[in-house]
Amino acid sequence: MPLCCIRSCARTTISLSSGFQYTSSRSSSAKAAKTIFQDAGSAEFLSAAADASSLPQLNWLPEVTSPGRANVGKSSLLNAVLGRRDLLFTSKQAGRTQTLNFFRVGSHPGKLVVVDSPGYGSRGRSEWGALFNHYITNREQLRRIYILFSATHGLGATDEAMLNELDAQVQSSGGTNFTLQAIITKADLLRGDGRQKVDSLKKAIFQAAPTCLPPIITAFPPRGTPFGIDLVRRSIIDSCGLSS
Ligand SMILES: Nc1nc2c(ncn2[C@@H]2O[C@H](COP(=O)(O)OP(=O)(O)OP(=O)(O)O)[C@@H](O)[C@H]2O)c(=O)[nH]1
Ligand SMILES: [Mg+2]
Repeated sequence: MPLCCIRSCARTTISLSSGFQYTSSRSSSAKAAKTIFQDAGSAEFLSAAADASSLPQLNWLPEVTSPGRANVGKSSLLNAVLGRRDLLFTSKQAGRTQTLNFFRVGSHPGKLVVVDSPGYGSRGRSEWGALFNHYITNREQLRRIYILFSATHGLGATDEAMLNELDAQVQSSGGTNFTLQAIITKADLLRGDGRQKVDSLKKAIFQAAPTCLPPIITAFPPRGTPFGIDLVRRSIIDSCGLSS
């Protein structure tokens, strides 16, 4: 599906042909995001953890992570955030990512860390749950969990269980440990009833997790223009307290 981009002098409006649109502005978080993410070449893989004992200590840089069902587009999203095509491995086949993988943003010592994770659900890695639970419960530098859902699917039982659990954790800490935000992926695959599908998905997310911040709609087609990347970057910057 073709993507188009309409430019004006102070703002850039990006649209998907299904009608979804956002405007990139010059807010302080937009400026900070531009500065922090501009040097894509400095992003670096730091470490992978297959179990709790191998979780790295990384100078207390703020972290964000992006769980979701297998194949929802977690690694593609983080490649787009980092401005890299293939720093993270992606695959058409579900179950590609097998460990928690830590990537530094910005040259050493870095500004923040993004953490890719294995997929959950029937096509994911079954034993990853214990590691992920340990990680989110004990990781003091974890600032936000971006939970991913595909625009073309509704919420499954595992998605709802995950949202309920994360919501309970945010509620019990009052959001002082981490906050929760949804990202809707693969919006380029939506057809005529796309808006309706996204509206019901947003409603279902809110019902399962009232503390979840409003979903960001994204599309990172393998050979197309990314959509939503500025909003995701700005949100990361805000969640990590890096807006200038
Ligand atoms: N059309 C389209 N395809 C996408 C999008 N995001 C990811 N994909 C494709 O979806 C497939 C899975 O993407 P990954 O990023 O590997 O997904 P993942 O969630 O990391 O998968 P696992 O690590 O296996 O759990 C790949 O073929 C990607 O090219 C998107 O926004 N639009
Ligand atoms: Mg992956």
